[in-house]
Amino acid sequence: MPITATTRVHGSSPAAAQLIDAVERRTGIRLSTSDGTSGEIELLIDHGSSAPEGYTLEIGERAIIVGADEAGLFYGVQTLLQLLRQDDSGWALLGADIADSPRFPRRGVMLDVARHFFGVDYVKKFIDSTSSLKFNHLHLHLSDDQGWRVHIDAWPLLTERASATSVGGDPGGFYTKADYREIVAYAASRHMIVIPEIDLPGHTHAIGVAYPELVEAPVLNDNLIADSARLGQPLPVAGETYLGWGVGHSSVRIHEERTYDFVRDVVHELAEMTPGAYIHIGGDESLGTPQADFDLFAERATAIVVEAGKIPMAWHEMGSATNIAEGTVGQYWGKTTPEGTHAEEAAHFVERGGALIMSAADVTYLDMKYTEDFPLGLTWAGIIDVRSAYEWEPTAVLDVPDTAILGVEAPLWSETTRTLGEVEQLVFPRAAAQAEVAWSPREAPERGWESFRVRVGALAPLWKAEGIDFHPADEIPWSAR
Ligand code: TNX
Repeated sequence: MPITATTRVHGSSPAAAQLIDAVERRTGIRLSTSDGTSGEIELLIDHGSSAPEGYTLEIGERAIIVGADEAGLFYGVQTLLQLLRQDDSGWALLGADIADSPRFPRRGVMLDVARHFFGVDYVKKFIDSTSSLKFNHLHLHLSDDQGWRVHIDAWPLLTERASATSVGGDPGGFYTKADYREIVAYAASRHMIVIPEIDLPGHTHAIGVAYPELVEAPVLNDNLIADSARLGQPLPVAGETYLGWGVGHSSVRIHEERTYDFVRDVVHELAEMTPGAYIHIGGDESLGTPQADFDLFAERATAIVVEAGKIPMAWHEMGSATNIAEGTVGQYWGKTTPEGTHAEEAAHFVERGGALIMSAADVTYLDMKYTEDFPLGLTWAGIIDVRSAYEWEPTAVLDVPDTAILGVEAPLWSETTRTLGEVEQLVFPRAAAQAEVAWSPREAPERGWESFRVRVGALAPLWKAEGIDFHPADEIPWSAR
């Protein structure tokens, strides 16, 4: 079906305006809206016509998208935009007859704004690019050893004293409450729910820069010492800004009541400005915290989230705590072949009536290098080319019922990424692989590498039009137009 300046869009949903803007960015053609009863492109909502977030899309002489809800319509628009092509006779939509809805309700991406800070405009662009792949949750890693990135009224020194820098001494920053609300609202307009994370009880060196009484002295481990020497990075010093990226050296004071006043204030202030159901309280790599203390903290901190009316989320290590709050959702970041106690810890969330998000590090981690010589990224979880990112099955990693797996999240840790363009090179195209793992049924005929690589290659012109700095991995046959 040809797309020309006379093509009209009919439908009053916000998705109609988003479609018109996106077509203009891609083609330079500004479609008009139809004020009559129909248009060449028709956008409708018919509640219950598909599963939640689902849609149908027919492209013949006209294009008709029927969403089961606003999100479904938005996703139908994203698929339509993927079917836009230019040839010698101009712009056209490929023919289609699609009935589509997601396999998993949770399709997430994470952005680490603590190791390097990314301002509101960059986060919005990240939301644009990832929501176009039908991701519906944005997990913001808002605090770590290197910085605290969101203002908390009750503890103002966090952002006053512990937000100015990033890894390597790069500039830092933080979100005011108005900034944070702006991100949440923008994400909602793209059908993404924000999950704020405050990482506790480890990854808390920055808290000690602002409030020394809340944290223990750094506990150095052998890996940290060796890695810091190899990378020429400084070791953490109590009360001073930390500029390296070593992990496992910090802990809040588990046996001080003040610590729980702090956690309660932070969780309540976050809950108050977060419409989404979840608050993530971290829990990873608390290597310097004695196990019994860690478990006690996990139990108390998850209870505080429940008390604030939210569902706790935590990295899988917190599953070591016998009485972690019921219903806590664990985020598994072990490998696709679990090591050590990771699988057991993850399974405990399910025993406590919770569920799991799969972020298996050797396939979903967007901060791993594509190839040994890729200039950005780390290698500890493996070298992850696009095919490896694509070929895994989220229900096959752990010994829990399939129904306990809510979905997938792909994290981008930002130790090595200083700009949004660098983030995008690591995220695209591998986020598209996780998007498909999370969305498409495993038995779908097109759900295989040979099909995926061609379909993802066809997105190059769209990503270029959107200004996404994707990595042109040579496994993919990229289309010119
Ligand atoms: C492990 S994954 C971490 C992060 C690092 C990341 C780098 C996880 C829960 N913790 O602190 O940034 O590796 O890949």
